[in-house]
Amino acid sequence: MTAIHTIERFIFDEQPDTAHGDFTNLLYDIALAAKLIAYKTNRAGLVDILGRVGATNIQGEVQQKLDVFADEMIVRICDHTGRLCAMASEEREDIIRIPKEYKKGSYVLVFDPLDGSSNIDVNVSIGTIFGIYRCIDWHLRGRVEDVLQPPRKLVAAGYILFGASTMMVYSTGSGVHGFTLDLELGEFLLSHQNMRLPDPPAYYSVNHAYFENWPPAVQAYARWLQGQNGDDAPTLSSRYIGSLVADFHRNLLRGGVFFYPAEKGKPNGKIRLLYEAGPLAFLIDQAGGYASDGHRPILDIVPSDLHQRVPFYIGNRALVEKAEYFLRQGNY
Ligand code: AHM
Ligand code: MG
Repeated sequence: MTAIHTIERFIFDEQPDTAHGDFTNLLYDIALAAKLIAYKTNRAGLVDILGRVGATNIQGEVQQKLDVFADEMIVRICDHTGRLCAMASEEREDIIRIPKEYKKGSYVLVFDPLDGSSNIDVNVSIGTIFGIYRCIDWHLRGRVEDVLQPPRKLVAAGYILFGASTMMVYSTGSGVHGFTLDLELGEFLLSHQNMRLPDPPAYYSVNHAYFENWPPAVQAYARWLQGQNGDDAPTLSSRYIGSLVADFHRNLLRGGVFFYPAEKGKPNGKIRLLYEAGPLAFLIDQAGGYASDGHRPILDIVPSDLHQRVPFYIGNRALVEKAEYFLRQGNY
């Protein structure tokens, strides 16, 4: 019989003997936020019946947008625990400081509270992405410098996928592990231990509607992925949901490449370095894959701005390195 591990037990067992527990507890806090967001997103289809987002409900309260709800939930769970010195969210312009009345800790949490939230209206999977850094100077209250660290400095990263079931997938630098939420128990149970990217890969994922806006090198790469350009092309099928966590999760399980390149009018693509590309780059590295901006590892890019975007290629190493090859050839 297989052993049953709750996420709490698993995180605790992974913790080194010397740990103080702050980091472990921070991961528990994120798992708690995940359950609350899952509860709320599962009821999203009921908003038409129970009251529209933005409208006033029968108690006279204004219904919140789900991405705002998710953002507030994470902040409210994490700001007073003494584990963080700062946070940064895709939803907020500035860093989130830990209020003076609370103890501060030595970690920094960056997150995209609900990515792909436009998909909620059409009942398509969405996700939360997070990364954890150490504060540069833990004597000080969090500063922007503590947040603007390259993804290689992450000590943990993960995502929560709100799909047919809710899953939390994370890594603390020793493999990628996935947990599925048992709704009746209210517990995340270990379902995918030590996830590795399969080879050969199965899929490539990109929004083909932008083909005409891509540089010729990216167009050539897309044709190569389709088997039209060169005799070393892989045999891939195409899948694109337009919800990054869902696209990433599928490719992690089946193998493949996701890319959101630079294009006319969007010189850095769309994906944000701090909240999306960085944490996923950390995970793919732990799963045996690679993430690049087309020229260099995402893990090595030092963010200069909280909301910086970056061209993004992520998945099986050989597929991502081929994108770098095409971009080099095309001088992009
Ligand atoms: P968001 O952060 O505003 O939700 O946008 C990010 C989403 C990703 O989930 C997805 O990969 C991408 O936008 C899809 O963009 P497009 O519709 O241009 O293909
Ligand atoms: Mg996003």
